[in-house]
Amino acid sequence: MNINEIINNYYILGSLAGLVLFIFFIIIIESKNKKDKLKNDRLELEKLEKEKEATEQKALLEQKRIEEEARKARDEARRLALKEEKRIKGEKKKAEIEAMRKLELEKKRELEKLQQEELDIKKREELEIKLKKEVEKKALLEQKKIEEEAKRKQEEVKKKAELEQERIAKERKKEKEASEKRKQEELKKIEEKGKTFKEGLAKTKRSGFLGKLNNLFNEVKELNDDFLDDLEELLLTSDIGPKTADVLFEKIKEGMDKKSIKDSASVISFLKQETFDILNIKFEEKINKKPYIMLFIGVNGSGKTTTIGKLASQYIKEGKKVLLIAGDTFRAAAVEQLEVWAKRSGAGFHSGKDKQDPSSVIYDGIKKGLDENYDIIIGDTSGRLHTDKKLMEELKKIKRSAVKAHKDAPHDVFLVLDSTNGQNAIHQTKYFNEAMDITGIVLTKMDGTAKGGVIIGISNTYNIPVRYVGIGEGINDLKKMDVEEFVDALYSND
Ligand SMILES: Nc1nc2c(ncn2[C@@H]2O[C@H](COP(=O)(O)OP(=O)(O)OP(=O)(O)O)[C@@H](O)[C@H]2O)c(=O)[nH]1
Ligand SMILES: [Mg+2]
Repeated sequence: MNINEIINNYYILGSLAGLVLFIFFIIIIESKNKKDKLKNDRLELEKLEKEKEATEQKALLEQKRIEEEARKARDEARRLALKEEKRIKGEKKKAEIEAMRKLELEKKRELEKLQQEELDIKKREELEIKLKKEVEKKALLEQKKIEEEAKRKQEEVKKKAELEQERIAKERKKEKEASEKRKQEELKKIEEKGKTFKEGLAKTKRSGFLGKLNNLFNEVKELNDDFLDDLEELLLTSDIGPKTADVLFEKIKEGMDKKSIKDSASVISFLKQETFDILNIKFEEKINKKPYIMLFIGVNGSGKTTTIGKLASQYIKEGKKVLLIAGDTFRAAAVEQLEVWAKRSGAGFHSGKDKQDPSSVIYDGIKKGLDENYDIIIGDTSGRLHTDKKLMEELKKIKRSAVKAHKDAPHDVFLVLDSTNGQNAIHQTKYFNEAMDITGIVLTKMDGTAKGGVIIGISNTYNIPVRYVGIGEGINDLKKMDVEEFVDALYSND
């Protein structure tokens, strides 16, 4: 082994020894550190335990203090509560005392009030008794007065009633006498013998437009312009109405121009034919209806009731069962008049109460006619002015009632025209026809007038057939229109 190696070995050994020493040193240091740390930790622990002890001590003290304070607070609260209870008790007692006091006061007042009321009632009762006595006294006096007054009035009424009864008896007697007289007169008229068309038309022929025409022919020798002037004037002033007069005149003039009319005889025969054509209006005969219901209308006094009586008599003679309805409730005498005709002819009769609505009388009458199996029912109506709107409305109502009683009623509405009215009859036809749809005309009093020519004017203007002609007051003086016979009678020479 060389030195180097030995040195080297020493180095290595020295290094190793140094390392061991170093590690040993470090271990010693480390162990010392550990010991120190353990010591420190123990010290720290001890310190902490001391602190914990101190804190616990402190907490114990604090708790004790709090408990002490709580106890004190409880004591205080109890004391306060006792005090409050005492105060409330005191207040309650005070309130009770006050309430008692008030109650007593109230009772006292109530008592006083009751006493006062009792007093008032007593006073009132006394007053009432006093008043009652006074009223009774007054009532007694009043009753006495009333009794006296009643007695006086009773006597007065008795006296008045006696006078009234006397007056009524007198009036009744007078009325009965007048009624009897009227009936006798009516019967007298009825019983008169019937006339012929010729007799009935005598006046018209003599002094009516035909009479005037005959007079004209007596003067005129030939048919020239002078004749035409006279004829025109005659026709226009006659009762046939200007419209019809104009038509006839133009036709005669035309006939003269064409030479078909060349003398007075041909004028007459032309007029006769014209009259026939004008009057010959077709109509439906309804006599076979069962019952055959008719209404008669017209102005006052035109001859409705008389015509109904005459017609009833004719139908009864033919074996029909006829009922007359007194629809003229306006006048008692009108009902009476129809009754006379009914008795005379043997017809049934229906009338309503005085002033009863005519439409209800007509309704009841038709119902009676239906119930009792009449063949013919004839309704009379009050006379009315054709210009009176209210009365014309009443007619329409009558017609409506008739329809209600029987759906086909009236089968015929006859307008009764007084021929003595002349041209006014033409106006009447216009208005009555507008209101009631007239199915036929009855022209009365042809016997008493020269204005018979009016029949031509009416038929020509309204194309309504003239169904009957009245030529007198007697029961047989109603002629069923026979146009041929009528025209013959009108234009006959005798
Ligand atoms: N000369 C004549 N008189 C007649 C004719 N028809 C009716 N009279 C008379 O005319 C008058 C009136 O006849 P009414 O039958 O009462 O007439 P009316 O239409 O019923 O009359 P009111 O009920 O008052 O509207 C009576 O005196 C009838 O005798 C007639 O054809 N010739
Ligand atoms: Mg009458």
